[in-house]
Parts: sequence; structure tokens; C-alpha cells
Amino acid sequence: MNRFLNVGDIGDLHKALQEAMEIKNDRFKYVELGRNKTLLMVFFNSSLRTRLSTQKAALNLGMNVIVLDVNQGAWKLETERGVIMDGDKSEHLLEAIPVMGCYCDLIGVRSFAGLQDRDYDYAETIYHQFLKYSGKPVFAMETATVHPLQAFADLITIEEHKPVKRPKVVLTWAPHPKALPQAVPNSFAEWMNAADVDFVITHPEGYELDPKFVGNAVVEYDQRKALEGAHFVYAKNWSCPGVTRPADYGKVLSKDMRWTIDAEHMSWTDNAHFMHCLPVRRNMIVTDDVIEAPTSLVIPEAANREISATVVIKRMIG
Ligand code: AN0
Ligand code: CP
Repeated sequence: MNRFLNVGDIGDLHKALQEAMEIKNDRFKYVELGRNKTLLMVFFNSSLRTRLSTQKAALNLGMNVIVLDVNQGAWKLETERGVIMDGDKSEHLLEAIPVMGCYCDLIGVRSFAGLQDRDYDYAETIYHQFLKYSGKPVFAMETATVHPLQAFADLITIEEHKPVKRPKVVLTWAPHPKALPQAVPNSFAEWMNAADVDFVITHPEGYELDPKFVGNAVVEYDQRKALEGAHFVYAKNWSCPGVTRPADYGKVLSKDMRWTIDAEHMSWTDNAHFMHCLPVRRNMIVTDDVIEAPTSLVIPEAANREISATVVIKRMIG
């Protein structure tokens, strides 16, 4: 496995889940596998969970880890080819990437969508430059359009808590003050479509996700209808994906607080678990009482990030 971006990269999901459980039972089982191997984690954006859980995963596998925060201490990087570099950027990504590749065996990249140019973001331009010019396997730690380590951890969490064999899982948009990427909902949708669940997506009009991620999921614009009978409520904000109106790409079209998940919303479900990838803005996305309830899975999800990352890194160095 030399890339990890989409659900197809992990292959058989059942096998991946079995491997996750094996690692959860003994997270140091493969501690010899990474001896004298080095993971380089490259961050263009902030992170708490990804930074810690991915490092921990590499340590579980006996690897060495180097972390680079590109915006803190490294040279400012130009990412566009053909630019006359007479501004504030001292180095081009096209040199920086092969240099980074010299010092490691595996690279993780976090590089959010710019939300300015849909085609540039959806082509996963930065990720593919890392894959092409580093000469090393590269995995996404949330790139422009996907966050597969999160979706895999979410799937593990659903598997561990599902009350029925084929649960109803609802992805619901919720309000947020700033424009956020579509990476988390895109990957969640992609992975849920591949999993053994009944999957429904609900959002205000204009927030339609890219069809390649929606797949065969049911899209229900009435949030109450969507939530009825749900076993898992996965809340997330995302900015306009620009599917129906390309000019709106990356914009905040709504801050409608009627979409905030509160106790009344949860009362429409089948005693559902609340899920969110974190970080979450309380009382915008979800009320205090819902996120603090015993049915909330936000901490187990975060804990499972160590497990999903261990499986992925193990496969990439194995
Ligand atoms: C990011 C996002 O929505 O994609 C990271 C989530 C894991 N969230 C923020 O920037 C607040
Ligand atoms: N869920 C998640 O990826 O969190 P961070 O942005 O803190 O890494």
C-alpha cells in the first residue's frame, strides 16, 4: 500500500476491521515491524488528534517519528509551478518534497482545502505532488477533500457500538461560524457507503456533497425525517461543495441554528449515539447536554484514531 486517500486503498473493509480489533487487543504486537524506519508527518494546518494519534501509532510499530509544521520554522513554500518567486516565499514545494523524502520511509500529509478553487482542491494537487516527488508512500492526514484516518476510526467505533447488525447511520450538516472543508463528510460518506449500514445524509439545500462521495446514499433534506430511527447521528459542518452552484464553492450559505443537534433532535432517533470527529464548537454543532450524554462517542472516536493509524501505517511499511 503506497497511498491512503480513498476507501478503496484499504481493500476489504471486513479484514481491515479485524486487523483493527487485533491491534486494539495488543497495540504493540507489531513493534518490531518499524524498527529503524522513520515516519515524517507534515502539517500545513493545525491538529490535535491527528498529530498525537498518528505519532502514537508509529511508536506502537517501533518507528522513529519526525514532525514538521510547515508554517512554523520551515521556509515559506510556494506551491504553484511557473510563479516568479519574488515575494515572501523562499522555497518551492517541488524541491522541498524530494528533500523531505530523503529523510524518511513514509510520509503523512495534512493540507486542507483552500476553498478558493474547486478544481485545484478536488484534484488533490498537494497530496499528489507529495506522492509523485517524494519517492515514498504517502498517506492523508486530512487533505483537500478526504480524511480517511478519521472515517476508518469512525467505522471502528460504529462497529463497536452498533445495537443491530445493520444500523441506521445519519450524517447531518450543522451550523458553524467559519467555512470548513468537505473532507470529513466526504470520507465519512465514502466509508459508510462501503460498510454494512443504512446510510442517510441530510443538509440544507445548496450543501450537496460531490456525487463521487455521495454514491448511493439516501439524501433527505428534512433533517427530522432523516434522524427518525437513527442509531448513530454523525454531525459535521461543511462549506458549500459547489456541486449545484460552482460559484458558491467554499462559501457559508447558512448558519441556521435549527440544525444544531440538541436533545429534541436526539429524541427523534432510536436512542442514537452522537458522533463528531472533533474539534467541535459547542452549542453551534451540538448542545452541551448531548455531547456530554453517555450516548456520546466523541472520545471513543478520538481514541480509535490511534487504532486506524496503526493499521494503515503497518500496511504501508509492511
Ligand atoms: C477541520 C475540518 O472541518 O475539516 C478539521 C476537522 C478534523 N476543522 C476545523 O478546521 C475546525
Ligand atoms: N479529528 C481530527 O482530525 O482532529 P485534529 O484536527 O485535531 O487532528
